[in-house]
This record gives sequence, structure tokens and C-alpha cells, in this order.
Amino acid sequence: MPDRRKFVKSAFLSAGAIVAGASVRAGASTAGLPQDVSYNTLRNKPVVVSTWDFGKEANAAAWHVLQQDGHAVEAVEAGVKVPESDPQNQSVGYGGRPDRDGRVTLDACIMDHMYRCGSVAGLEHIKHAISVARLVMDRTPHVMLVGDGALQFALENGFRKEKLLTPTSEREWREWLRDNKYSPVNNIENRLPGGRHNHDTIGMLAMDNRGNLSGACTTSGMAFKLHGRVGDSPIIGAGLYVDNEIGAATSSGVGEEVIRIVGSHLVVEYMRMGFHPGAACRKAVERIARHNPISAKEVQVGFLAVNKHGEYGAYALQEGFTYAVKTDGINEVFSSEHLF
Ligand code: SD4
Repeated sequence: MPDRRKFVKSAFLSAGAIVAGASVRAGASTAGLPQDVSYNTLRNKPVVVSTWDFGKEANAAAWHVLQQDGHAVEAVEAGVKVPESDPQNQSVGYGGRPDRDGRVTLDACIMDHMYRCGSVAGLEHIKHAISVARLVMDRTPHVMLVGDGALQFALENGFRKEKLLTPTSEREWREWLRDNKYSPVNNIENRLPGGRHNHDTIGMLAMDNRGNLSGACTTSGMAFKLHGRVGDSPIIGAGLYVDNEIGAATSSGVGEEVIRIVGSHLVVEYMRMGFHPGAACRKAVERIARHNPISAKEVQVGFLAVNKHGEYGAYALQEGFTYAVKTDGINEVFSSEHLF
């Protein structure tokens, strides 16, 4: 648990570092921040952050790796495998909701501290899409494999085919087919009580004891999407980006909106300009709202970011985006600030 003296000192150092590292601009220093963005100014190492409430359990698996002095890239892979295995999570891995043809197709990517990255899109029958993405990164000269090619690569590397469609997800799909006449929309989601938006993709960012950053993102994508639709999650720069000199960012929500602004890369670039991770996420969300003021009110997008100091923050279009944080003194789920 950080003591108060350490907190005050690190808060001071952090604000000072930001002011020293870039010209002060609105929202770029702690003093100039909009009031509704939560700021942590602790210097945390190691740190793991991930999207949504279930990120807490995933963070625990990642934290375990970091406690053994593992690398951030190993931690994020181990972390996101937790929801990939969980049939209750209907937007990631096993148990994910299918596309409109009843096929569960997974998107995932991973990026480490040396700009190495791997990705799969439209992968069927393999629940740990993130591990296939990691192998694309480690064992091929490529960044991204899709569809049958991704499956073939996975099988060649020892993965076994599994049925990913669970009875619950199949039942929901059949009900959807009956009411929606095979017509996909981009905002199918669980609604929490009160109608709040709730998606389930996991994006995870970690910094290890060496101060290196990595990230992972994995999803079954938008429920009942067109077969072949790819969202932001497996696209390096959209659903995830890591720049070990600056920070890392990931996203959840309607991928089309994120792809249009190359969202995670944009958040990292705002951090490069000196914005705190929370302010950087807010700037990206505002970009979406500015380009698309009408549809932005209808959909959810949330960004989560961490910088090189271990400072983190998030921001979303709508209420309901949550993120889980694990550091030496913190193991909590926070509600993100939001635009609307
Ligand atoms: C997608 N961004 O496929 C993903 C879906 C998501 O929470 O994040 N849902 O567009």
C-alpha cells in the first residue's frame, strides 16, 4: 500500500514530469484537467489494467506472472486467457455470441514493448485466440492472419478444434434471428438495469518490473455481426497500441467507431503530447463525438490507457464503462467518466 508521503511525492513528480516533458496545454497537466476525469498520479510498477468488471479476475492472473518477474507480454496473455475460457462471458472466447450465421468468430491481438505484434481475425474453433495471435507474432514474419488461414496456422501449431458455441449463446442467437430477420446492427449488448451500456471485450495493458509495457485484446466481436465482419479489437492501432517510450491504450465498444479514428494509437499520441492517460482517452472519445455527433449518442466506446509512469485513466462515450486496476496497493474496479 503506498503510504501518504510516497503518494504526495509521486504525485508531485508525476505532475512535474508532465509539465517538464511537454508544453502545458489544456488538460495536459494535473492542474488543467477537466474536473470529471479521474486522475491517478501514482507511479506504479508493476501495474495491470483491463476493461470491464471481469478484468479484476483477469488482472489477478496477469499479476501472478508479474510477481514471478515475468514479462508484461506474458502477463497480458495469461490474463486475457481467463475470460477467453469463461463461458459466462459472452463476448470473449468460449461462450462468445456468434455471428448472424451462428458461427463464433474470434478477433484478438497482442503487442509487446519492442513494437512486435501479432493478430488474428475471424478465427473459429480455437478459444485462446490471444495465444494464436502471440504465435503469429513470435513465429511468423507477419502481423495478422484471418479466417481459414488463421485456423490452419493454429492447427499446425498444436491447437485443437473446440466447439465454442454454448447452449446459452445459441439460444440467444435463435431468438435474435426470429425477431431481427437476419439483419445485423452494430450495438447489440447486454443492458444493465437502467438501460446502461455494457460490452464485454477484454483489453489489458501491463507494465512489468523492468518498466516494459505490453497489451492484449480479445473478443468475439459484435453479436450477430455479418459473417466476415472484423472490429477494432484485432487491429493494431485501433483496438490496441503499445509504444514503450510513451504508454499503451486499448478500447472496447463499437469497433467501427474506433477504427475510424484509429483510436488506441490516437490515445498514445495524445499521451506523447503530454496528456495524462485519462485526458488522452477523453480526447479520443471527443474525436468520435465530433465526427459523428448523432450516432455517437447511440453507441458505446470506452478507452483505457496507461503511461510510462504507471499512471492510468479511462474515458467513454456513455455511462457504464468500467475498468479494473491492479497495482501493489490497489485491486479495484473503477467506473469510467463519460461524455454523455
Ligand atoms: C468489436 N470492440 O468487435 C469489439 C466489441 C466490443 O465490448 O468491444 N464489445 O467491435
